[in-house]
Amino acid sequence: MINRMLVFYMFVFVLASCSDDYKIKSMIQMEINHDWKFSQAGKEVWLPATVPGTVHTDLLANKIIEDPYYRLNEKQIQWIDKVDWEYRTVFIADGQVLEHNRIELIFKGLDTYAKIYLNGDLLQQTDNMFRTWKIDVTKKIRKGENKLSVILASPTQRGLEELKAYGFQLAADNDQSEAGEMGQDKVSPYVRKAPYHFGWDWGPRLVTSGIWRPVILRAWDEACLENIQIITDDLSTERAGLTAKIEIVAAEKLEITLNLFVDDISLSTRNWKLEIGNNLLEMPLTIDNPVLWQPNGLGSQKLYTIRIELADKEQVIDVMETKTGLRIVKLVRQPDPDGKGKSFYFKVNGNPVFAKGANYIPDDIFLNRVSPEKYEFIIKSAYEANMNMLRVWGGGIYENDLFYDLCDQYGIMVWQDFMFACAMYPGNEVFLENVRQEAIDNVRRLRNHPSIVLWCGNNEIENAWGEYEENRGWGWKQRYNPEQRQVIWKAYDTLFHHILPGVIEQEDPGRSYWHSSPSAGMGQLASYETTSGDMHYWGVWHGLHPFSDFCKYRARFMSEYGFQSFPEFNSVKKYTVPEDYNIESEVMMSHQRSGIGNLRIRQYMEEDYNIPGDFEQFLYVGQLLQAEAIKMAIESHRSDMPYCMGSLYWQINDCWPVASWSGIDYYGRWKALHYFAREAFKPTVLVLTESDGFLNGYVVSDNQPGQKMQVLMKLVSFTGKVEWEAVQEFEMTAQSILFLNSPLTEILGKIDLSSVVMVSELRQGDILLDTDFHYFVKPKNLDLTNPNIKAEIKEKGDLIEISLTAANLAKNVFLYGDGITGRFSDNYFDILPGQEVLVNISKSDVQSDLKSSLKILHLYLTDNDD
Ligand code: BMA
Repeated sequence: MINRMLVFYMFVFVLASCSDDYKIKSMIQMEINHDWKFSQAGKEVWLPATVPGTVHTDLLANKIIEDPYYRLNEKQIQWIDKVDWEYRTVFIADGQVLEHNRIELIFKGLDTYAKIYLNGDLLQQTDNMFRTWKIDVTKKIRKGENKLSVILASPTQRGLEELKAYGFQLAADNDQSEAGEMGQDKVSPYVRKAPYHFGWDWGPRLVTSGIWRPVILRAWDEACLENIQIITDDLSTERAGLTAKIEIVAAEKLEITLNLFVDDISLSTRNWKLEIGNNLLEMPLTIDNPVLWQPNGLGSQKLYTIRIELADKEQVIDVMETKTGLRIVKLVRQPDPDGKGKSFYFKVNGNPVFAKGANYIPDDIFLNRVSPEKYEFIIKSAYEANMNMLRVWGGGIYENDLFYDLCDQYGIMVWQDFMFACAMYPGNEVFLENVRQEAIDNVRRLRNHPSIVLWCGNNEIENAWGEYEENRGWGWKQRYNPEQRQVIWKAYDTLFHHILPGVIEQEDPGRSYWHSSPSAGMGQLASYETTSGDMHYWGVWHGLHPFSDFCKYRARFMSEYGFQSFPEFNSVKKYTVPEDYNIESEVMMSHQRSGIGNLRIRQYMEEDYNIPGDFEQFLYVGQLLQAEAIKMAIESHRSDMPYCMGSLYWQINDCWPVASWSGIDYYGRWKALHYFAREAFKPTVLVLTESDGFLNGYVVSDNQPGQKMQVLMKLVSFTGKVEWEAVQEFEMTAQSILFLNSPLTEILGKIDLSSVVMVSELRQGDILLDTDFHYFVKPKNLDLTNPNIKAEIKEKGDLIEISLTAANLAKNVFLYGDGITGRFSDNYFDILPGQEVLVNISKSDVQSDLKSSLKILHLYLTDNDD
């Protein structure tokens, strides 16, 4: 978010255009992204390379390897991470660069073990993908051509050396060492590199190397702006009291003036005397009548641009800009009045906010392929599905600035894990210091983003180890002797209870730190029964609990739960050939990394659906299964408000084409789940559930209580006959209220439950807020008849509109077809007999004649061929 380059060039341009012979001796920043070449180390076969990038994508671009995501190609390319690679370029440093007093090379991200050489001299060795490396090259740079070379050592070989030096294997169950041809040697815990690169239960094993973030040449003279931190001291709608903490590096003692602008208006000017080295200066500032930043659905996302100009006696010598939003966020953990538990919720600008969203993983194995468009697509998809929070999960990366910029802009709060997941980590000093620097780099880079609401130490490690209860955990403790156990726990304790919270206290004291997700609190393991902290509920799926248990297990904040599905057939076709069209085929199994995945999908599908023999239909029904399960969970969490204050399912996206828990597949196709989540996360929803022979109706709202509501309920037969209807009127006295609790028999009498649906409409005055379809039997027991769907296609401006009608109830209508690149405004929906459903799609998203290419699948067809 801190953007110097653009501003700086604009500034130079403005001054330069004032007077042609005005000599500007100010900072230069340029990205070294041209003419890179790469070769396997020692082979001297130099091919064009892309920086930022990775070895794998460069090999692919040069046609040395085939698409790693296609069929079984992943297996053929495991050699790449076993060898060293070299990247080279030559850049020109002209007189303008060289006349500066201080010249630096800044590497924003090196994956992972790099040796950096400039003109043959070793500048730096690196060992952490997540850190930024700034190197003073003032004395090494030459006029004219400069040879820059980066040698990237094999991360797996270096990992093996680290493992050997450490003396024993640390637990890392998701590391697919065997797929990586490394037997039982799991090196990921020893290497500060994105854990998911070593394989996960939704990801391939592709251990990358590369210069994955930009390389910058920076030249300056007396002083330069290093960082701006904006701290909110007090905030109301009348006034925002802020402090700008400004870090300046000075090469000499210097008198300076700092000018601070908010949205281009100069708000403050101060003079200072800088000392040589790092200087930390503070400037208070006030914004009158500020517009507060609010999460999606609760207000606007106003961002203020704060610009600092640093001037010496004669001229401005550096400019830095950052954007921030004004809000106060607190993680509230207050004991319940009955003393039985503690709340866990985010209070934003004084209002408790129910967090609605999902977990986010990196959007590709090859991070350079996550384009700005892809970032925008995924964050916008979260926004469109009425989400207000994403959890950046600890097995991936600290995301690019753009990710957080978009979250700021769309009102998506970010639960930010540090990058530690499902493994134990070393505790030697070098490792710990490396992590401390990594945390400092990333916290400094990200702390002005209003979207970030929490720093979290790690994913699932506290529970996996289970220090506080001998019989808990994933069996890891039992793998070690008492001394090793002590060493491992000490490392954990130092890292997550001291180093990381220490960095937060020092660098970002306004934000809360939560040591591990899930946790019931310091010293207490989370379980499905705990009444404090956050919960990962995997009873459904891993534990084979029935879907209805989503309503049984209550959490204060549900930060993970999920259910798998396959991508739709059009997506599967992209990475398979017809002989693979079977979920047990070698290729499909290779794109299913959960050992129990296929089994679980079948087990649960058998309970609720007739299992289709046809491959394409199986994929479709699998998506319905997932969507219904997660919808049930979301609804149950939301109606349990305010006891429960968050529902983040596992997971919004994929990093390659695979069977997974995602709601959006790798190619950007929304699965049935994402459409269902959009409904379940609406600001105000109707929820109908059954328990012990009772029909319960809830209305849940993100808005403050007080509104008058009306619910119209109709029991409709699958042929369209209204069997029963009733109206309920009530006031929202709380954000979740139970408006109906009636014995089923009272409503249904002797009606055949397999051929009716309860259609309920929630209205506030004339506004229809939500419609809910409640069925009384499992989908496999529904007495569906052929709905005889009719589709009429019309062009309407830039859109194509499809009008759909059905003679009998149509369940889970799925529109698809060849040549459709975008998505329909709705999908996987039900149509009541006699009802007209209008769906549209943008013309630019259809590369075929929709009249002939449109296909319609619905549940009745999965059981019948007519
Ligand atoms: C959660 C995550 C991931 C994993 C998922 C599905 O616990 O934290 O580690 O991919 O479960 O098993």
